[in-house]
Amino acid sequence: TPTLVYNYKHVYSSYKKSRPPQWTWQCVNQRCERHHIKENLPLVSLSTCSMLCGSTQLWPQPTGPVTLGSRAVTFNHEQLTFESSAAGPVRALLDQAFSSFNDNVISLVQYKDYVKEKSDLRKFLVRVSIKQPETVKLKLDTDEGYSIVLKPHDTDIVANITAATFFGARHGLETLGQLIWWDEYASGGILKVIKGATVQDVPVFPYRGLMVDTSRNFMSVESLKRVLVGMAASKLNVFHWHITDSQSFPLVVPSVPQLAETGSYGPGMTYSQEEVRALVEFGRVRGIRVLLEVDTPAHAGNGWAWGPQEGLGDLALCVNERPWSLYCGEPPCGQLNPDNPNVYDILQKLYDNLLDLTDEREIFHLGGDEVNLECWGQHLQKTSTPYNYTDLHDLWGEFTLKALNRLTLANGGVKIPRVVVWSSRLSKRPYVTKYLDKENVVVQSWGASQWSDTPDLIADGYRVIVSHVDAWYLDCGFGRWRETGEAACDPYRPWQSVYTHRPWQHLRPPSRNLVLGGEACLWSEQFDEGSLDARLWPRAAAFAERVWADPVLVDAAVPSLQEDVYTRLSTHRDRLVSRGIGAEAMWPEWCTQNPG
Ligand code: CP6
Repeated sequence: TPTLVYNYKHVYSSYKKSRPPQWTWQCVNQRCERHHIKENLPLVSLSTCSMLCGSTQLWPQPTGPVTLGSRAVTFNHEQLTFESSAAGPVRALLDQAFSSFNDNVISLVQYKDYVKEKSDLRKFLVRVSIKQPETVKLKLDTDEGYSIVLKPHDTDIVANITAATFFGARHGLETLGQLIWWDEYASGGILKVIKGATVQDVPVFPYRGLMVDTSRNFMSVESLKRVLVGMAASKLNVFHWHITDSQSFPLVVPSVPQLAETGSYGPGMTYSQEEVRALVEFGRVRGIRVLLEVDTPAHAGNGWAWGPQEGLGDLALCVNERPWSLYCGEPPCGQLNPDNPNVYDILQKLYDNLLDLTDEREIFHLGGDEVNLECWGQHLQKTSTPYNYTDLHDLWGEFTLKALNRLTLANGGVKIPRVVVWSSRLSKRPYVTKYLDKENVVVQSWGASQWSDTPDLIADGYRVIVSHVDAWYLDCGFGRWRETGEAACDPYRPWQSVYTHRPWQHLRPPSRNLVLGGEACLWSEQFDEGSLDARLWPRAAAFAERVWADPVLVDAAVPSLQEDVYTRLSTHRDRLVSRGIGAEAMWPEWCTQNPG
């Protein structure tokens, strides 16, 4: 009998461990049938049966051809060996990717003494070759493709991963990890790997994002690391960190310490420079870049109210103004003062720090959503400045141009090639073409699909990132809470709605090429790290397959999902759980035990 739970740090589903087998599975017509062990059939675990019977358990689905053997070999993690001729900076990244691959394999292990068990192998060799070792930063045009050839060789298994870049190779390691599983029935438990496989894979979209808001409720760095772990497992590649908003400003900026001093929820509820840098590094080795968004000019209140005491005037207006519904989308209100030149100086210092923290110089998120012109209009009437705007959208456009200029100055005079702004009235006709340069500005379009501005933006030649509220907002959308202010999470989008949203399906190149990809968003008004994992997973993984592989849907009006989507996603959900993520269950365990 198995003794110890090896992977005890993962509390989730530990009840499953060290259970004596009661069921065995048999592959019949590409389907695993459950039988009681009293029927005296060979002991086959469900994991082994489903891996070797019919469809693959890969998530997201590869876009190129896949062939899989129908047999497995046993091994233990101490037999894993890594090899690569890559040297220099890419080698350091690769070594960390090997190490996290190794950790992921170990996280499958459930019994501590399993290594004493027999292995069919002498060695499990993972060999990686990277054609462009000079690529160590992820860009929109980075080749993330890879191929795997896994085959037996004497008493070894050799998995060859070939990729143009480190980022492709890392995805290859992720897929290879999905061809390995824990067989709880093999005499005390053992790892298995498929005996023979080939995979070719490349993502459909270059921008596969996930946004998390840490302003409405603070979340620990530890919990954000779990977000990156889940993203890496699902091949998502941009972590958009909506780090501040009008409720709180948790980011410590050394050149403007007042922001977090007056804006954070309290001591210990801040992100230090070291913590942010560590998280950026944690992402980099997982193929993920981090975008830090300090939302302005709206969604800025707490943290910006110290101007008058320090002789800098009002930096933010309408802070906590009531009734809030006149001056902002949700309380507390707050919007930067476009009239105060000190605002732009501070923005430049801030941008300088954000660029330095992430070393991300291709894409920058400027925020820019939900600007309230009532707030600015009332202020302008009170000041001595002549009120010379017939249309306050022009004031908003000029604010944006000034902010963009400060961003360029913070970047040493070099323009950031892709600056993302949230869609808003400024990104609608006629303002959009007046203020936003389509070569430079990318619009993150969040309007509900019915009234979305995405088609107009594409027609006008803008690049877009799709985040439609009715499908890819994983929190609570335009339902009861947004209309009445009540704390109700309504509506909730099930993973099926997330998965079947395919807004680009009628677009053809070249306009289709303007879609850089999509981003799932988690606003934090109604959750904190206690429910972060469950709110994100497995729905963010469903989104990940949409942007990686973009599988064709049978009928777009009433999409019916192939059965393999359920079983593959459920297997992936279990994978996330094994890595310490508290992902939600998709269905009763009975459905897993009785596939089909
Ligand atoms: N915060 C910020 C928000 C939202 C946006 N920006 C938001 C708006 C409507 C819904 C959900 C979230 N909470 N800064 C819009 C991009 Cl339904």
